[in-house]
Amino acid sequence: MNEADFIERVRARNPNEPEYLQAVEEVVASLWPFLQDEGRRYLDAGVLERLTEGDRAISFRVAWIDDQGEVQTNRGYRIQWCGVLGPYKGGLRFHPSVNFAISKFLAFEQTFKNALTTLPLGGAKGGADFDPKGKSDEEVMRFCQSFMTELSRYIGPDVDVPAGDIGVGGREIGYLFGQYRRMTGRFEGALTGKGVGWGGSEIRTEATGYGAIFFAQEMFAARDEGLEGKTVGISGAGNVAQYAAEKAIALGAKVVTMSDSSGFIHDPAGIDRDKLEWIKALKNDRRGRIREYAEQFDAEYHEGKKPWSVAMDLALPCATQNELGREDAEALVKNECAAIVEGANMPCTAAAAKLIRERGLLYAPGKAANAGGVATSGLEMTQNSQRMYWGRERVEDELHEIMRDIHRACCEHGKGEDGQIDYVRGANIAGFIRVADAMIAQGAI
Ligand code: NDP
Ligand code: 2IT
Repeated sequence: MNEADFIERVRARNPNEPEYLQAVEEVVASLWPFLQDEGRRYLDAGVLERLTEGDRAISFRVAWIDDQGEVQTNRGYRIQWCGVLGPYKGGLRFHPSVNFAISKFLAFEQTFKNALTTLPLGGAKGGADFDPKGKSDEEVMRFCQSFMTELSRYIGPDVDVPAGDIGVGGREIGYLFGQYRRMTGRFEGALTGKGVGWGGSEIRTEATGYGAIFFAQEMFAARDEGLEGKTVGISGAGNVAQYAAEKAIALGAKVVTMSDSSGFIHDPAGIDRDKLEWIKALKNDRRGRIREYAEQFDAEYHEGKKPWSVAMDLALPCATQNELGREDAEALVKNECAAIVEGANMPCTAAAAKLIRERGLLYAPGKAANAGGVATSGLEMTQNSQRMYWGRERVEDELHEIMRDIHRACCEHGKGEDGQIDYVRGANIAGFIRVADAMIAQGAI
C-alpha cells in the first residue's frame, strides 16, 4: 500500500471527521519515509492500521436540570485510543463544538504526546458539547455530577485518568472528583488537576503554559538565543495562555497580545506581571471578556480578530484547533516571526503548517510543546500512588527536565541532512516508536 492509498482507506472508514483526518495525515506524512526504510518492521506488523483505529469510543447522554428547573440534555464522550503504554490519560473538554471527530483527533494526538513524555501513560480524550459560559456554579455542578455518574463506570487510577482541557478547570475537576468519590466510595487518583489541598500536584495548573515556554527556550537556545527581550504574541486567555504568559514574562520576554473567542487585545507596552494577575482574576474569578482589559489598561481591542498580524518574534497559539490559518501564517512570515510554538492542540491549519515549514520558521507541534500539562498529570498520578506530596520546586524541576528530554527526542528524530530540525517529524517519529514497540511486544492487539 502507498501513502495515498493508506490515507484514502482512513478517509473512507471515518467519513465526516475532518479534524481526525487532518491529525492522521500529518502523522502519516511524517512517518511514511521512515516506515519505508528503518521502520519497515512497524509497517509489516500493521502498526499504522492499528494506531488509526482507537481501542474504544464511549458516547453517553448527560441529562441535568438547569436553574429554571428545566431538563437539559447534552452528549458526553470518552475515546480511549491506545492503552499499550499505561492507563488511558487525557483531558475532558466542555465546549459546544465537541463532537466525535474532535474527540478522536484529540485522543489520537494525545497518544503520541503521552508517549513523548516517556511516562507510563496511554492516550485518551473526552468531554461534552456542554457550554459552561453563562451557567451558574450550581448548573455546572449538576452537569458535572450527571456527567460523572456515567463516566465513573469507565475510569479509575489504573484504567483511565481524565483531567482538564477547554472549559474544564479547577472548579469542574472539583465537582467531577466529588461525584466520582460518591459513586465509588474511593478516594483515589482517578482524575488529575485536583486541588493541591486534596491530592492535586503543585505546578499542574501552570504546567502546560510553563512547559511550552521551556520548549521555546530550548529551540532558541539551539541558536544561542534566549527569550529575553523577545516580543511574544499569545492567543487565548485561559489556562495555557495565562501560564505561558507568566513564564515568558518571568524570562524577560514582552507579551503583547492575548485573546478570547470574541477578539484580541494588543498592548504594545507589554502585559506585565500585575496586568497578568488582573487577567487571571478577570478570566478565572469573574469569567469576563478580554475586551475589558483594553478599557482597564488603555490598550487596543480588535473585535472578531486574531493576533497574528501583530509583529512578534514568537507566536504562541493557545486557544483551539485550526485557529491559525494560511493568511495568518503569511502575516507572521511577513513580519519576520522566528518561531511558532503550539500551546493548543493542532492550532495551525494544514495549509498554515505547510507554509510555516516551507519558510523554515522554528515550528513546535502541540504534541511536543504542550506535553508539560499531561507530564505533570503523570507526576500527580505518581504522588497519588505514593500517597506523597512533592514541593513546587521539585515538580517544576521535573517538568523542566521532561521538556528538555522531549526537545532532545525531537532533535534526534527530526534532524535533516542540512542540520535543520523538523520538530513535527521528530515528535511524530519519537512518539510513534515508543507506542509501536510496546504494541508489537504485546502481540496482535
Ligand atoms: P481554557 O478553557 O482555559 O481556555 C481556552 C481559551 O481559548 C479561552 O480564552 C477561549 O476563549 C479560547 N477559545 C476556546 N475555543 C475557542 C474558539 N473556538 N475560538 C476562539 N477562541 C477559543 O482552555 P485551555 O487553556 O486549557 O486549553 C487551550 C488549548 O490548549 C486547547 O487546545 C487545549 O486542548 C490545549 N491544551 C490544554 C492543556 C491543559 O492542561 N489545560 C494541555 C495541553 C493542551 P472563550 O473564553 O471566549 O471561549
Ligand atoms: O491536551 C492535553 O494534553 C490535556 N488537556 C491535558 C491532559 C492531562 O491528562 O493532563
